[in-house]
Amino acid sequence: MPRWPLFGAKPCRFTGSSHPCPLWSARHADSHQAVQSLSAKNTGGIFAWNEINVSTQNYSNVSLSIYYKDSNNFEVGEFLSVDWYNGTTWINEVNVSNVATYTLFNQTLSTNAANNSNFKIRLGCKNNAANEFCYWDNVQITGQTSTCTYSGSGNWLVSCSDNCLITSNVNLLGNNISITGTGTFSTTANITNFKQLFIAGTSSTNRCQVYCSGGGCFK
Ligand SMILES: [Ca+2]
Ligand SMILES: [Ca+2]
Repeated sequence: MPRWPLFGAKPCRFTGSSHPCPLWSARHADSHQAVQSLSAKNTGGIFAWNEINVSTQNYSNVSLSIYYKDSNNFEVGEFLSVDWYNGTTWINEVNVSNVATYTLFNQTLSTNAANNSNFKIRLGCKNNAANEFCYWDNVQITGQTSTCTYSGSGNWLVSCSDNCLITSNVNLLGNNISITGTGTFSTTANITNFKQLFIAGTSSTNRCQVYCSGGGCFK
C-alpha cells in the first residue's frame, strides 16, 4: 500500500509558501531545516499548545514524524511535549526537558489513530522565561490508504484491521464483498446489490467483528 502525507506534504518546515504550515505562525530562526521552526517561549509556567485537527478518515497505519528540541536551560517541571488525540483522550509521545539538538520522533501510532476524523496532534511547551524556548520542525503525518472505500467497480476487498466505519450507502453493482483479517467492520449505512458476502478472521480467537447499527446493514 502506498503511503500518503495527510499533513505537511513536503513536510511542513515553517518557511514561506514552499513548506507551508498555515495554522501555525510563531516562527523562529533556530531551525532544523529550511530557515525557520515553530517555537514557543515563556509560556508563563503553564502548558501552551499548538493544536491541529487532521482527519485520518480512510487511512490506516498513521505515522507522526517531527523534530524537536528546546533551549537547554529548562528548570525542574518545565517541558516540551508532543501529544495526539484519539477522539477521547490525549496520548503523550514526547515529554522532555533540555534536549539541546534537534531530535526526531517518528512512529506509527496505535490503531485508533487510523480512520479517525477527530484525530489531532498538539505541540506543548511549559516554561517561564524569555530565554526559554521550545522548537518543532519538519512536521509530517502520513498514512496508508485504507480499504474502507469501495472503488466503484469490481469486488470490494476489505481489510478488517482497517476498522472501517461505513456511514454512506454503498452499491456493489453486483460484485462481491469480502472482509478478512482481525478487527472490526461497522456500518450505519446500507451495503446493497452484492453477489456474495464473505467474512473471515484469521483464527477462532482472532476474529473479524462485523456490526450493523442505526438501521444500516447488508441488504
Ligand atoms: Ca524549518
Ligand atoms: Ca524556567
